[in-house]
Amino acid sequence: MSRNDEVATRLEEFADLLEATGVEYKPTAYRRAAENVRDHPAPIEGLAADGEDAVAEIDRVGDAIAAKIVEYVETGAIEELDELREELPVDMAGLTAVEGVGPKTVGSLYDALGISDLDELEAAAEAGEIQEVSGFGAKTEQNILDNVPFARESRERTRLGDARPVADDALAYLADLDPVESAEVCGSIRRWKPTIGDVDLLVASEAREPIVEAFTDWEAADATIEAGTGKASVRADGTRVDLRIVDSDEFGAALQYFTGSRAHNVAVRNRAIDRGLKLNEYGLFDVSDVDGEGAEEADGDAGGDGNGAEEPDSTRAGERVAGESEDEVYRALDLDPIPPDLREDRGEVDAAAEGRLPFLVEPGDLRADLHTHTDWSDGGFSIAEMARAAEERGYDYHVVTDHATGPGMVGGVGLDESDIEEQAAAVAEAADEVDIPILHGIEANIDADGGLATDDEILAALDLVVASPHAALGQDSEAATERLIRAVEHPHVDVLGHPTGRLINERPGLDPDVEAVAAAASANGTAIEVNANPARLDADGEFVRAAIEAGATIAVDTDAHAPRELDNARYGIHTARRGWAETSNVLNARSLNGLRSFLL
Ligand code: DGT
Ligand code: CA
Ligand code: CA
Ligand code: ZN
Repeated sequence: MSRNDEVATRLEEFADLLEATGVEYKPTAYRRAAENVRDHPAPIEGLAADGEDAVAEIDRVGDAIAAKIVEYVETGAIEELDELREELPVDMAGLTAVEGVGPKTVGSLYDALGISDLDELEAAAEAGEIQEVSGFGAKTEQNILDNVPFARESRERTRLGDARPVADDALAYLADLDPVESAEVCGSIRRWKPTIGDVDLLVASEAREPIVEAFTDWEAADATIEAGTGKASVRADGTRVDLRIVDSDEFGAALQYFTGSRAHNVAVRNRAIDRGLKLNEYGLFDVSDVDGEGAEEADGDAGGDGNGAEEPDSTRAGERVAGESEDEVYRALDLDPIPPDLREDRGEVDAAAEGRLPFLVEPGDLRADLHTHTDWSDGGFSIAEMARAAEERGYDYHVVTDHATGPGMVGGVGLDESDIEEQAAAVAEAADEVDIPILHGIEANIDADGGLATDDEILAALDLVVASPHAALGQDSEAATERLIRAVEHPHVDVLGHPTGRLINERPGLDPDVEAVAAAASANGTAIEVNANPARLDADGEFVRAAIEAGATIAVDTDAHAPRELDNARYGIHTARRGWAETSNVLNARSLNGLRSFLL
């Protein structure tokens, strides 16, 4: 975590505590300041060293907040914040993880019932105590009961978008150490799962101890969880990071083993057993000449407690057949090397055996982003600034899709019909300032029943229409399915944006019948978006797979509200890969002409 992040997090905590104690306006000021501190290009500790005035130069940071920032950088604490923490000793992050519970609710429930964490919240709701508190009712109480389990899980797993940068930093740091011969991320991070339990890293080196030492000394490591001879674990940015160190000739086998998933490993290991071989974290071994080896199948109980996935034999007995590289391990089992994104035991082993693994889409394949925002709605940058950022990323064209008005658009954020007409002229003007074509699109809102709030004539005049759900996300599965099918059937809708509206670790979103929606999308020539915002990753891998099997097209979009958010595309690409998406399945991997013919 950079110091800017750290300071921003403190300011946000300050805001939550102020809000919980009933203070008005100030919380908003602290949150705005936090956002700008986080985004500020210069390190905050440098500014703080120059004094309060330098800090107050940051947009939205006033004198009072600047003084607190300097206090924090100098002393490591903010006295007023510590007082607030004492006044309200609650697990704010845990409690506000429950949908519908904000800092104010936390404050009220602490005052009335002394609730300070999730367990106490759940117990009070179960006992019917919450509905007795003034301002609360039976419905709120039920809502809390329904949402506690999701909140609890969300506290245990980290979003890929938060963990991946930690893994990248750790990897760069380790790869740079002298005795390190190879280094890789493994585990769920390497498979690009939307959420991860912990970060796993693997290093090949003869020198175990110096590497463990360097790892626990890594500047981002906030605490050491364990430090052994061949492995160590630290906590960085709230996430556990596991490191294992192996010999070079075992690196490939270890990488394969620790990348998982467990279910994939069981399938691969059984294939080894069928060939009289033994696969474990040390290598692939021929055990035909070893007594009592090779007979036992690993059973399929790969989920659950993990017992079924234990090694039948985790020794180096037998003659080594492969182990130095991962590809070599797969090839020795007559398999094409399987990309990590596919390793979930969903048919990838058979596909690799039969030479029909997909030609997965790659980050470099994207030629545009089809879903982006500007300061015409809730984005922070002009049309030209966003288009220039797209151009800088090597894209061939750019599509602006600001929000239209409609349900879910609060505070006048969305564009009405006349705004859209006005924006068309502004898009044409901005196109003169950049060297790539800019298309004028819109992100329309899908009503609860699947209709669009924006006029047909207006939609018809636009280059591209993304339609997404933003409200009524708690409806039942049947209603959600009908809603999304009606939306993809709309003659002017080109892309179904973030189809479920989920926010990872925040709200589950819609739960439609994905096969039915995919079939309708395919039949109507509407693309299904993989929204690459790491809070969304929506559609997810399973939805993508259903879409592709139904013959539908995929769009990988960042939904960027700022230039740097265009860099989230990699999360979307890997989510699409988890759904077996090939380059040819992806709409914005096509040229502008290719896109235009899809839009006809
Ligand atoms: P996570 O961290 O919960 O998001 O998921 P993973 O897949 O990263 O799981 P993790 O960190 O527990 O272990 C990393 C990989 O190591 C896992 O995908 C497969 C492998 N692995 C770990 N422990 C075992 C085990 O007891 N048996 C087998 N077969 N594989 C294991
Ligand atoms: Ca892991
Ligand atoms: Ca782990
Ligand atoms: Zn949206």
